[in-house]
Amino acid sequence: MRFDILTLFPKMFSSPFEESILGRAIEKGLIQIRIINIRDFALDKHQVVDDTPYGGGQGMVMKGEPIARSIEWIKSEDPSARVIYLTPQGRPFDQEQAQALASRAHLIFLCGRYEGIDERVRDLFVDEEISIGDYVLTGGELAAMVVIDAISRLLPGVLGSDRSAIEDSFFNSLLEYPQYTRPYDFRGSLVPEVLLSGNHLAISQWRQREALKRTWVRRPDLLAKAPLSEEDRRILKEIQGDKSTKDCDCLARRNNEG
Ligand code: 4GX
Repeated sequence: MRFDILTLFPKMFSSPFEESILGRAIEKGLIQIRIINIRDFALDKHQVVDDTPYGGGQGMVMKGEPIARSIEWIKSEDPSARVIYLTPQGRPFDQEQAQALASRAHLIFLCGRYEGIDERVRDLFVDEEISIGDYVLTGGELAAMVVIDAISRLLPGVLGSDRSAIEDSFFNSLLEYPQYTRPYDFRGSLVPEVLLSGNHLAISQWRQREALKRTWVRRPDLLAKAPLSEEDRRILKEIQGDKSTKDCDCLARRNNEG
């Protein structure tokens, strides 16, 4: 999988792509990332990339020509590359979209700064617009990193080889169950006994129940989309009928107390 990133701030991308899992994925040749400075495609001697908005108003707008030329340069070697613009006006990014994008061979991420890009570049060159959430960043760079990270971990070999099977729809539609590691007694708080029992069936049943409980308490909206079995629905009814459920989740309790 090839990722090209068009940006005015190439240095922002150095450490996130050099560390840990993504760094190793690049070393192994599973993903290729090119950081392209849009300024290199400006035609004038001062390499100007922004200008004041027509009609007046605050701030600056990114000029069309340098962006257009940088995209055309990439497309001249691969016409099939897909151009993605990061913007709060885009489609809200989720796991399903990460999965869909992971099946493509070549993505171009256009990172906007200032008040955004000239609308005509959008019309002529952008295939897809993505938002990573309803808040405003200083530029599209961090959003591009988020999307690339979410896509990359889905590619074969990037995580452990046996991880791909549990990446299917089912496991993505519920929140994760709680995890514990040593010591058994952490400041007086103990690991749930079932996890020490060695009873694998009991452990997986406990984990499924905790996942259902946590999803119901924190993100009940996710349950509507989740593919639940008859047994899951039975457990869920039990959880919903138990008035101690909401108190058992420490973080949900803190959030609700404001
Ligand atoms: N999810 N930003 C884009 C420039 C801009 C300004 C106005 C269009 C109109 C963001 C997000 C995000 C900040 C990237 C503003 N573009 N990107 N940039 N949320 O906040 O993706």
